[in-house]
Amino acid sequence: MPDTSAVTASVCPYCGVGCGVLIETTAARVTAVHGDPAHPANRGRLCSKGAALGLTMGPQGRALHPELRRTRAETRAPAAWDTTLDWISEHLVATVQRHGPDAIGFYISGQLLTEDYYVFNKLAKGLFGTNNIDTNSRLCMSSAVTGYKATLGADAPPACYDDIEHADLFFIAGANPAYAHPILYRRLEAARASARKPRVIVVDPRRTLTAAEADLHLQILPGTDVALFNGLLHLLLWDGKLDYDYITAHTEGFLDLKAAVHQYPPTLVSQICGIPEALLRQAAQWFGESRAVLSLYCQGLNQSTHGTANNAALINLHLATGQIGRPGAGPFSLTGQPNAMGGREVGGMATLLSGHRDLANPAHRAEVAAAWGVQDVPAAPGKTAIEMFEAVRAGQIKILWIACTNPAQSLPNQSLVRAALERAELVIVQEAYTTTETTAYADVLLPAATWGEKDGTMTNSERRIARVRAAVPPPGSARPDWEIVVDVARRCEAALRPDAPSLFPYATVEDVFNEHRALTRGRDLDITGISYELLESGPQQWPYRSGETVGAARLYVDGHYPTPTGRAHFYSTHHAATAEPPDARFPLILNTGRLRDQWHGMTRTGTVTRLFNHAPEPVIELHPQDLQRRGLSTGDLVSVRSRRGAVTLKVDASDSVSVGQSFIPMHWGSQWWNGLGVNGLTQDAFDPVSKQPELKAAAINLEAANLPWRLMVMVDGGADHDACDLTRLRRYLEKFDYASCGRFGSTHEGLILRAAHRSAPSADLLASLQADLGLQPSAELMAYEDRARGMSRLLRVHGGRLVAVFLAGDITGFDWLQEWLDAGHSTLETGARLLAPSALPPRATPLASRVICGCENVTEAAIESALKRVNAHEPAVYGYLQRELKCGTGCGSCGPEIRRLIADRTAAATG
Ligand SMILES: Nc1nc2c(c(=O)[nH]1)N[C@H]1C(S)=C(S)[C@@H](COP(=O)(O)OP(=O)(O)OC[C@H]3O[C@@H](n4cnc5c(=O)[nH]c(N)nc54)[C@H](O)[C@@H]3O)O[C@H]1N2
Ligand SMILES: Nc1nc2c(c(=O)[nH]1)N[C@H]1C(S)=C(S)[C@@H](COP(=O)(O)OP(=O)(O)OC[C@H]3O[C@@H](n4cnc5c(=O)[nH]c(N)nc54)[C@H](O)[C@@H]3O)O[C@H]1N2
Ligand code: SF4
Ligand SMILES: [Mo]
Repeated sequence: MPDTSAVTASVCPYCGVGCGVLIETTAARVTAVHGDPAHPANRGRLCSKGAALGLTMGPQGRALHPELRRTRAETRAPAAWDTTLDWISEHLVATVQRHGPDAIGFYISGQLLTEDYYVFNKLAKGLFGTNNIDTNSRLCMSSAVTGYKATLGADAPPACYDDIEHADLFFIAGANPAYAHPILYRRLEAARASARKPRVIVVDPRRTLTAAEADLHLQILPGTDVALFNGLLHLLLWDGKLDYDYITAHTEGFLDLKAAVHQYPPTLVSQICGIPEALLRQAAQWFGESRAVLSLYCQGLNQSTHGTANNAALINLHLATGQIGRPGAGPFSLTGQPNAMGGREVGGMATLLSGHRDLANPAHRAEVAAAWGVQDVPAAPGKTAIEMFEAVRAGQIKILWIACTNPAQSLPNQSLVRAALERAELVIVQEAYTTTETTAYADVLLPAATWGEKDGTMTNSERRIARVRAAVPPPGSARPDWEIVVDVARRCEAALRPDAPSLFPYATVEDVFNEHRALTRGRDLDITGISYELLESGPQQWPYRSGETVGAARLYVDGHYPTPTGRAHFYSTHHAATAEPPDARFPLILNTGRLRDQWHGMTRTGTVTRLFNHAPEPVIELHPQDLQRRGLSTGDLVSVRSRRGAVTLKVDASDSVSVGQSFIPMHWGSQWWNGLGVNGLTQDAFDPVSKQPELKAAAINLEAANLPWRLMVMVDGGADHDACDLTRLRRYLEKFDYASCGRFGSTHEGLILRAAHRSAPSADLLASLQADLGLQPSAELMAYEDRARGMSRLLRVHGGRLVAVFLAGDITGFDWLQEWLDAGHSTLETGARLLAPSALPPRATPLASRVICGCENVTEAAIESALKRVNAHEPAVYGYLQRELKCGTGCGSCGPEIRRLIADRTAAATG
């Protein structure tokens, strides 16, 4: 047999760090994924998510063929590509002709490649003539865009990753890089371990792992960042720590700013932000005395009704202290999605145009129209994400084309989103997986190739463009996104501009890139010096003009800004309340965000069993006092309500949130949890400038959920991942008042369904679930029933192995079971324990314990017990744990948590 092994260099499809990966394949199958040692973003490292990429290439849940339903009365059925694309094109053309182009909306994604993004944008704005094209970046980076533009004059992060090695103060605001940008955080850890000993300040209402490790944690009240930043500026001004040379030479608007920050004396700021004045002064002192300050910030600033102000107020600090344009200094907005930057470059939003141009600027519109060879680009601004779904619900937008994003899970106020999806005349969903919340609403499903299967480019947080390469062919008849778009575009232009030359004359994805590149000439992001050929030598930063031999590592080095006056602009702004402050009816603030091992709606990470072990199910975190006040304990089910909806989930005591606040991870939607997911609660109020919604602060209340009847179902697939298909459990989610499903296992592949109900559900429902699990009466079935106590326990043994467990009614005392199954204990012993009237826990009970280190499968319990064996003062405790348990020796994502366990233990021992 010929050797068909190959190694393909590409980029991780998750966060904006943009790590390089090497994909190993044999016979067109991915066999392993490693970090690319040659890639400057990660130098060979990967985090827990990136390291598990190779495990996500299975067929489970993938969309393989186009599916179509012509009317809502039908169910979607497989159809040929030609039939499907003809049908879509006819509808698009007919709708444009009958109702005008604004009756169409595109909702796309920062996870598309730049080339995909470019053709979508040209299709909407160039061919159809509508600006109704917006993306999930509206939920993510749009306040960063408006913040940069309002101050620096262009949407460009001025710093780079190398600055981490030069900064002596890291000012991290509204970001949790230990979870959300792990490889960048590894680099920060290394910098802190160096002789330079840079300091770290973290601004976050939550004591995240990033905050816990900081030298100073400013645990401000949610939504008070502007007051904090103005207050810091006030102190710096007072203490004479501003750089007046810089201010005079390179900025404008300082007098207004001075007047504004004058109103933020420390006592007032400490009150607004809810932090001790001493900490505020400490932060100002460190900011003022540091040679190079690097700010790292993300959704805690962006996802706010004053996101633009949050961003701009932080940038003010850098401008006023001259902390920009030098090694180690700058306001560095971390991008969330892998190609958030590329989307901005091609102007793939309702308010932007190609090459960082503005839709509102007539000259910019004319330039783009000329380049595209169309009469004009429409002037009317398009609908931004929330507005677009409102317009769909109102019947103004009739066709909604969604690509590479899952709005029925990720947009706030899901009742609005779902009502819109139901109201739309035609919903087109271009997706790699069939298992998303949004595909349930699709009239047309277009199967897309995904990571590992497609070609193009992406740009990471430090403006670095990298090649994304296909290593394997897409499954079924799935196709790359840009090709799908171009195929529809050509069909539509045949009807709309029959005699004109095609606007989409591309033969390859490189042709698309080259056209995009031409549009950047002379712009701040000029990439005319970059080609696919050059990218063969490695990823490149922009700007990189033709004739240059290297891109720019940093921007604004000469203090010249891309504004009409060449000066940066101070954006004076004031503190304002969040859109929905807590009140007597909704007294708690709900904060939402990321977990370490999951990615958004979990379509991809949710296929990997080991990525569930760190956080197995959705919980709401509450301060222990708030639990106590309500008579609740960890593990209790609670019903959580906002003005928009309600969900039921478990509560978890956590001192990482303050009294009066709460936190639910953003990841679990209706595919994993009955109801509308966390975004059933969140609010769609948005920033007036950036239109980014306030996903981090909704008012809620909660009470114990009275659901005495309980169910726990486990399927153990042994080593066989494909035996663990979640679809058979998922359809039961909506049948119970509470239900969630997931995967478990570190040595085994397991599925789990947890449910609770107000009373015993119908026998038919349970019988059908049991049948799906193969739990019918047979020689393989073991059963214990206690009707009086409403208890039923069923076990199925197959080939000498326990393959399914069904426990219903009173199931208290079974916490040990999951780990027990995973550890592969003998069927006989497990059976005996499960079938005994009281659920006999094994003596050396492995108490249900989270896996902290996913690479080496080390639990919290194991680390705690090892810590008991060492002297708490031993300085090399981390090294001891690494030697003893191997934890923290793999990807390093667990490092911050291990250090926190050590610190907690030390505090307990000394305190
Ligand atoms: N593991 C993982 N990593 C990811 C992703 C993922 O899904 N999973 N997604 C990627 C994407 S798209 C993005 S956008 C990034 C997001 O990356 P981050 O923004 O770092 O992550 P979040 O957890 O959303 O929010 C960051 C922090 O903001 C805090 N916060 C809330 N309200 C406020 C406030 O009023 N002020 C301040 N200062 N802070 C506040 C929250 O408590 C939270 O700790 O992560 C990227 N990386
Ligand atoms: N409550 C709350 N909600 C939030 C946030 C929050 O912090 N709190 N954060 C917001 C932020 S910052 C973001 S970025 C959004 C993210 O929200 P979404 O964009 O909805 O998140 P994903 O689950 O990553 O959706 C991407 C989809 O694209 C599909 N896909 C993958 N590869 C391809 C491909 O190559 N082509 C196509 N066509 N499809 C593909 C995946 O299967 C997946 O369903 O969530 C937002 N929602
Ligand atoms: S930090 Fe992790 S998720 Fe982000 S790009 Fe690197 S490997 Fe991927
Ligand atoms: Mo994001």
